[in-house]
Parts: sequence; structure tokens; C-alpha cells
Amino acid sequence: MMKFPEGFLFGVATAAYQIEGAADEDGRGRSIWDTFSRIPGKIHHGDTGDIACDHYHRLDEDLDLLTDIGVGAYRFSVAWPRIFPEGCGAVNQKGLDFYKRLVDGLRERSIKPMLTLYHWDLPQMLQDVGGWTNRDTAFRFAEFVAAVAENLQDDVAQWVTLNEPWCSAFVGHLEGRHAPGEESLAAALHAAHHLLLGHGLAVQALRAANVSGEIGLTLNLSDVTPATESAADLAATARIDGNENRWFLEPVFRGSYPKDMVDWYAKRADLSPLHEADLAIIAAPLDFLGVNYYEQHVVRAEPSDQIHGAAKLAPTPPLTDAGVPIRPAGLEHILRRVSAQYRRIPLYVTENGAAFHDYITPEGVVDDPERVSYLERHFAVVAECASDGVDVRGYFAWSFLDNFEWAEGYSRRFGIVFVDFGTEQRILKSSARWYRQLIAAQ
Ligand code: IFM
Repeated sequence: MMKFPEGFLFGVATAAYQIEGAADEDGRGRSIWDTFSRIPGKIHHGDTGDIACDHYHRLDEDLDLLTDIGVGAYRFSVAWPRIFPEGCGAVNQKGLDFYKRLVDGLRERSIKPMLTLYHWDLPQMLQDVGGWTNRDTAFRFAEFVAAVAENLQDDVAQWVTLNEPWCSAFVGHLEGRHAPGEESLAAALHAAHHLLLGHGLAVQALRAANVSGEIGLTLNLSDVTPATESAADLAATARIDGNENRWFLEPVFRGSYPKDMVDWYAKRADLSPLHEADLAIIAAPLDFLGVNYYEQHVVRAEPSDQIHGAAKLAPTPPLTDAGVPIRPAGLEHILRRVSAQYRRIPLYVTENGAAFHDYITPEGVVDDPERVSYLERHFAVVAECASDGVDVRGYFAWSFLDNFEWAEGYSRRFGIVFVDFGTEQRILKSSARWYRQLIAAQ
């Protein structure tokens, strides 16, 4: 049986818009995902997060499930539009009350709360004035963070400022697959900078509030390898790495953007909104880095690609049912690389998981051997890294519940707990039972 360091956190993760539902309840304002999910053709099957897992109304039942699985930690996000329905101005106390109940419920069950402050649900009223492409949004974010910190100051074990700013910036503003659905490199780079500035200002706000928990940031990091050793493929790989990894790691841990990428982007977009002076704020010392791992890319040069001059090779098996290659070695590369290159910052794997076509058998069970194997192989890598001295302190399976998978709607099941979206019934999958045994064996 795999062994982990003393105090290692075994957790599961979720995000507000993906599970809560209750979209119009208790004064919640609209978010960019409420808007985006209503644009025809944007979301598989026209799904929305209006009801999702109805977690808002089933909080106690879901917290009991966490106890049943035996996790020591739970990562969730706070919906900004529940607390500031207009993005700023007056606080909606009922929104704060929900998260107070959540953290109290976790404490009663001896489960450590890891709270993410931004998991993509920007208040629509801030989007109406430019969203993350507007520098002001970073300051509004810091105000929201201060309000949450004031209310949950000593209740949170780990504070995560942002979840996967690369996705918010590049999937939301360049690829247009996520809210707000823009398709401009300049918008993506400006949004990325303001997200990073918001992160830095949030760290300041949390330190000023004297919160008792650790403070960190979650990045989705990809393992990138060149298709061949040719100079062109190596350079293309460096650019994909520059975009997906170094564009975020370097400002946060070194206080500067990677020079090769600045030179590359400066020829393609206006970089003047990326104020040099912000980097000192962005690089505020952190207590940990959260790593979300899903992807390994094999990259080749592609001169016709205007943005990075690169293309990712079509994924090869083994694949998840979402078509994502299953490559535990990629997680190992990332943990070792980050630990070696960036000041040996403590690490948590804040997300890792896979979508498979799960279903209820006539006997009423959900058997997901592929997910059990996926989790087993990724946990093994984490255990090995830890035993080799990488300071990795926890692992949060994505996800606790099947949920609203953004542009894919409800068609991708990532949960270790099955959710029947007709009845909202929850059923532990075999992966949840496997996880329970792993945790119990420690
Ligand atoms: O569901 C998402 C989550 O919101 C962010 N990280 C990746 C997950 C799976 O795609």
C-alpha cells in the first residue's frame, strides 16, 4: 500500500458554479457563466449551472458524504456574485452566511477547508465594464477577498487566490471556448496580467487581514515535450511551455515575465497594460503552490499558427473519455520541475482526475475501474515524489461530485461520487470506495 508523509492531506475538490445551483437564490447576482451558458451553441446540449448538483440546498448531505469517504480536506470555491451581486459595493450577507455554514460544517466533521477565491465566476456587472481586461477588476477582486477574509479569517486552512488563471485568460479570451468568449491575443494577455495583479493584491489583502491559514495560488501546469529534437520543434515547445507554464510561474516566483515570450508576444499584441511596477505585487511571497494536472502535450512547429507557431499532436492512447491522454509521468515531471526551479515552494496537487462514461447498473451501483486505476497511478507518482524529497503536502481529487463541466455541460463525469442530474441522487462510485481504503490505510 502507498505511503504518504505525516500530515499529508487527502482531499477532494469542487467549484461553486459547477455544483451549487440556486442561481437566483438569496440575492446572488449574475456571473459571466450565467450569461455565457445562455448563448446558443456555447455549451454542450445548452446546459447551464442553474441547478447543477443543487449543492446549495444539499450542503449537509454532501458534507456527510465527505465524512463517509473519509477525506481530511475539502477544496471548494466561493462565488463572488453571491457575496457582491454587483461585483462591488454592498455585501450580500446571505451569500457569506452560506460559506460560513460550509466551513462550520467542515470543522464539525474535522475536515480542513481549502477555499478558492476565484474559480471563473466573475460578476457579470464587472464584465460589462471590461472584466479582466480592465485593470480595475484586479482591485475589485481584492475588495471581495478582503470581505471574505474578514468573515472567515480563522476558518480556512488554505486560501487559494485564483484557480487556473491560464484558463480564465487564454481559454476565455483567446480561444473563446469559456466565458466571456473573446477571441483576441491582446485581450488574453491583458486579462492574464490583471488576473496576476488581482492575485498579488489578494495576497496583500489576506496578509493584512491576518488570516490564520496558508496562502497560495493554483496553476494548471502542463507537461510539454517536443515531437522531435529538431530546432524548430524545440523552439515551438518552449513557446507552449512559455504560454501555459512560465507565463504564470515566472512573474509569481521570479518577479518577471519570461523574456523569450515577451519578445514573441510584443510582435503580436500591445503589451503596454502589463505595467512593470505590478510585478513586485504579483511576486509577493506565497506559502504554497497548488498544481492542477491534466495535460501532457507533444508539440511540433507549425508556421501557419499565428499565435505560438506551434501545434499539439493528436493525443494517443491511453485516453480518458474526454480524449485526454493518461500520463501520470507528466505529473511527476511537473512536481519535480517546480520543486527544483522555484524555491522549493510547498506543493499541493489541488486537482487531478478524469472523465469516464459512468452509469448506474441495474443493481444500483456505479463501477468505474478506469478511474480507480487513474487515481492509483497518479497517487503512486505523488507518493514517489514525496519519498524523494519533493515537498508535496496533499492531493485533491477532481472531483468530489459529477458536475457542470463548463463548455461540456453535464456530458463529462469527473466525480468520484455519481450524481443523477434528474433526481440529484448521489451514489459513491467504486473510486470513492477505493479512496476511502487508501485514506484509512495511512
Ligand atoms: O472542471 C474543471 C475545473 O473547473 C478546473 N480544472 C479542470 C477541471 C476538469 O476539466
